[in-house]
Amino acid sequence: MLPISVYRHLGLEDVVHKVMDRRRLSLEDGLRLFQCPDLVAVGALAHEVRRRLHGLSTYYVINQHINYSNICVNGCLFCAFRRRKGEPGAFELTVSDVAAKVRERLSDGVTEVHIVGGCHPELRLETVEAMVRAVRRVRPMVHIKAFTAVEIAHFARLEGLSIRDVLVRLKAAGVEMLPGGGAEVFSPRVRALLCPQKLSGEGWLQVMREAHRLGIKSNATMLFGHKETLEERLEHLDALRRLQDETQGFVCFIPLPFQPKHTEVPGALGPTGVDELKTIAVSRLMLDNIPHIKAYWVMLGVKQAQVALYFGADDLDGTVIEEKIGHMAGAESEACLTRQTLEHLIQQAGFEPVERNCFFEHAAASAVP
Ligand code: V47
Repeated sequence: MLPISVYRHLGLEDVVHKVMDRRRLSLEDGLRLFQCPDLVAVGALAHEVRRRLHGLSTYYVINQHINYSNICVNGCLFCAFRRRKGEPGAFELTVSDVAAKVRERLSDGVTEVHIVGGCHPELRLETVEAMVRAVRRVRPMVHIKAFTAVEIAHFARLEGLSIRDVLVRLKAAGVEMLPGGGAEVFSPRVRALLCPQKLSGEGWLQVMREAHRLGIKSNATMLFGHKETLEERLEHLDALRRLQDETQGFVCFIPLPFQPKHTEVPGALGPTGVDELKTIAVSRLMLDNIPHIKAYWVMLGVKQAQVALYFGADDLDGTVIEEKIGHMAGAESEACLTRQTLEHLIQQAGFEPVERNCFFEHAAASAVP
C-alpha cells in the first residue's frame, strides 16, 4: 500500500482504516473510491486486500466453453451474440454436437466445461439435461458449470416448473455450479433501457438464492461501461454482498467491461482502461465476503487482465478454447490461451500460478484425470 499520507491527502484515510480493520465499506465509501483521481492509490488498497486473501497466488483453469445456442427471445441491446430463430448466424447444437465438442478436447486436461446459451423459445429442459449427461458420459470427471440464472428462470417458465425444481433436475443431471452471467446491472432503470424482456435483477438474485440453498455454488458478474451510473454499480455490488451474507454461495465475482461493437446500445463506447482497473479495485474492496475476483482476459484483453492482478484480481479464468459472446461483440483478445501462456502471464507479473478447478480447489488435488 502507499503511505497513509497519500490517502490522507486524497481524503481517503478513514476508508484505509476501515479496510485495515476489516470493516465493511459503505456505498458512499465506494463512491469516493470511484471518484478518487489517483488510480494507483485505489489499486494499491485493493492489492493489499488481494494479498491478504491470496498472497501471490494467481489462479487459472483449463476449461472449455460451449455455447449450445445463440437463439434468444430476450433481445438485449448490449448483446451481439443473440439471434432470433431463422435469422442469419443463428445456431443450435444437438446433444451429439455438444458431446463431440467435449470429445475433441479429451487430450487437453480440461477440468471445467462451461455451458451457456440464449433463452431459446422451444428447447426443452429434457434436451439440456441430455446435453449435461452427454458431457458427463464423455468426460466423467470433469466439473460442469452450466446455465445462467436467466436460463434457469427461462426453463422454469417454459416448463411450468418452479425454479427449485429446474435446479434439482439439472443438479441430478450433473450441473455442479452456475456461471455468473446474466446479472448485467440490477438497476431496474438500466434494465428497462437495455434489456426490458430479461429476468429482473431481483429474479436473478432469487435464482442464485435457490441454487445456493440447494448446495449449488455460483459465480456473479456485473456488466459495466454502458448506461449505468457509478451509484448503480455500487448498488449492484451491495446486492451481491447482501446475498452472500445470507448464503455464502458465490465463489468468484467477474466484472465484465462492455464491448460495444455490433451491439445496439446507442452512444456507448465501453469503459476506458482506467475505469476497468478502478472497477476491479472497487469490486475487490466492496465485496469483502466474496473470495475471488476474476480478470476475464476475453473481455479485458490479455495485457489489461495481467495488469488487473495488481488491482485486486486474483484469477485470470482459463484456456476457454472457443468464446463467442465477447468476440461477437468485437473483443480483440485471442480466441484461446494455452496453459503455458497463462502461467507465463502470471509469472511475468511476479505472481505464482495455481491451476484450479471451478470451485477454486487446486486442480492437482481434485480427482480429475
Ligand atoms: O451474461 C453480453 C455479458 C456474459 C456483452 O461464471 C457482454 O465463470 C461484454 O458471464 N460486452 C457472459 N459482456 C460471460 C459470463 C462469464 C464469462 C466467463 C466466466 C464466467 C463464470 C462467466 O457476458 C453475459 C453478459 O452479461 N455480455 N454481451 C458485451 N457486448
